[in-house]
Amino acid sequence: MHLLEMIIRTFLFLIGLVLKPLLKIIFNVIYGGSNSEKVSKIRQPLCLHSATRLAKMIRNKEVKAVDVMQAYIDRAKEINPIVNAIIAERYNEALKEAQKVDDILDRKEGQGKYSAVNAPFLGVPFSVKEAFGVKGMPHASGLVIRKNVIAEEDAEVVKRLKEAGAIPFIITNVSELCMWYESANRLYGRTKNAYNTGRIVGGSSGGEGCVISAGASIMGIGSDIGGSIRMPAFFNGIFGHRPSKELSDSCKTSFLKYLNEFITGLVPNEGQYPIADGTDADLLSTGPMCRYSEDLLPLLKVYAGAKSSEANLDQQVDVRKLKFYYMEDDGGSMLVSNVDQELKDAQIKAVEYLKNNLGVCVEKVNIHQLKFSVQIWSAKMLAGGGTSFCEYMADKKGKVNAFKEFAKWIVGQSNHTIPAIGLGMAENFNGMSDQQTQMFMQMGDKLDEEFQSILGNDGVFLYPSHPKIAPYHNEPIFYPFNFAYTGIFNALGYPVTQVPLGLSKDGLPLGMQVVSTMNNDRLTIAVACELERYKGWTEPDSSL
Ligand SMILES: *[C@@H]1O[C@H](CO)[C@@H](O)[C@H](O)[C@H]1NC(C)=O
Ligand SMILES: CC(=O)N[C@H]1CO[C@H](CO)[C@@H](O)[C@@H]1O
Repeated sequence: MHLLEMIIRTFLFLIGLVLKPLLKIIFNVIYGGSNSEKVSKIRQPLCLHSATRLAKMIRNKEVKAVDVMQAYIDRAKEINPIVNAIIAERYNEALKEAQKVDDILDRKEGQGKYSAVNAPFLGVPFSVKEAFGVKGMPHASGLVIRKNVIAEEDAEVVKRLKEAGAIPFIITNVSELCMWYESANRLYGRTKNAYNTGRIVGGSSGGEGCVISAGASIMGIGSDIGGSIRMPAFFNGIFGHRPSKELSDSCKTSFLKYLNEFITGLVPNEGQYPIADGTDADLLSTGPMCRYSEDLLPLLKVYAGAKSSEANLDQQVDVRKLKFYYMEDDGGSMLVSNVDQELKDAQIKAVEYLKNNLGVCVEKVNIHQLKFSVQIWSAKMLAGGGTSFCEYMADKKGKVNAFKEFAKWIVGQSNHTIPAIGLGMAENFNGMSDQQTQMFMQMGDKLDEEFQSILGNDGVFLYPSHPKIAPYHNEPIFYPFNFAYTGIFNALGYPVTQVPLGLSKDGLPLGMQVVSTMNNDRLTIAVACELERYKGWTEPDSSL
């Protein structure tokens, strides 16, 4: 260890010794105890089936699509005053569209016409993160100056899900411009965790995580550039999958600026705001969030469309034949919190389950570059231009002066959140020299090689989804780099599924990531399905 590193570590350790317990006390006073509540138990039986099962029941006319929609609307209305996750609804239109599905199925020409292949989600409601366009619905991405922006068309994945028969019914909250892991903004306020309203839902797809966990939506659309699907899926105890995203050459150590349309990926990103358009575009991927693991693969197939075959999504997976590896933490990054002991214990128990039930070997590995996850992610994210965050803050009409905005914020006169202002200010400093950027990019390439040699095309890697169980509101400001546990896999382009693992002793969700190499999405999903047999989503229940 370098002397400098040792000094910094000692310093941080001493600060941590004093500051951390103090912060814990302060946050507990503000957001803990009697100020927090839970949403009530789900009273609508239709809200307790998977999307796949609901679609089958609707197709077979065992239930009416309109009754399913009504159940979800009732539940959404019940929980939203407590969690503030839904920022717009289209209940009347959705009910009419559900009625149309029932009518078609009642008519002779509709009978036998629909199957799990041509309409896998016929009549099933879905929610969408506000960053995605849904025709006629708000599309502000939590930015005050975009408050009147209405989407003129559907984002590509919304289109695909509609073509699969599903019906959008609610739009959910995000962090300002989707660049923070707490979903709060000056336009729609703060979203609260259904398991404990003093806690965050994560971000940026935080509204999605919340409504799905609370039984107010069965499936949704998220996007993930540093963990925006997996962090909220983790904090809310549901499944979330970040699909494979092949890195272009320019994200592998050269610095070419290029256009978004040249970028490949299993699932298209088109139709979201903001859309990454520099090297950061390589890190962004769109994917499914859901409560039941059996919906992951059919959803991913719909989102990926014709590209499903590229990733062999139809190929059967025998989980007993996979190689399993795990790490309990990143090896001790100075910038990231230590992993909570309860999360480590949950991971070890899941490892034991896999060993005992599949008879597989689960080997502990030590991949030392993971310690530099923040730096590797940052190097890849910032290397290649594109629209700056301050330009996005001004809705691309000029540029926000983040320092001026900070001064306004201090006197309560800013339309921006402090994480967005902080990110805007940070953008003005060149955090890394070109040389350092190059060095961490190369380290990323090495990490990729190492993972490929360990995992090959038949291995999965188990890793914490986040170092901390759902923090209190505003607490993430003190831990800005904790997204590194998810972000590192964006920098590698790998597919990852966040898997819920029951609840902590305080009744908050536990979970972990299942990671594989490029286009092996089906492996991480197959392991997620296996782990659900051990522990999956657990209902929030205020009577406990
Ligand atoms: C914030 O937004 C509101 C509504 O768009 C606007 O009237 C107000 O002037 C803005 N405030 C600042 C400080 O920019
Ligand atoms: C707490 C809060 O600000 N809630 C808002 C969420 O968004 C809806 C729709 O814009 C508003 O009506 C709420 O006031």
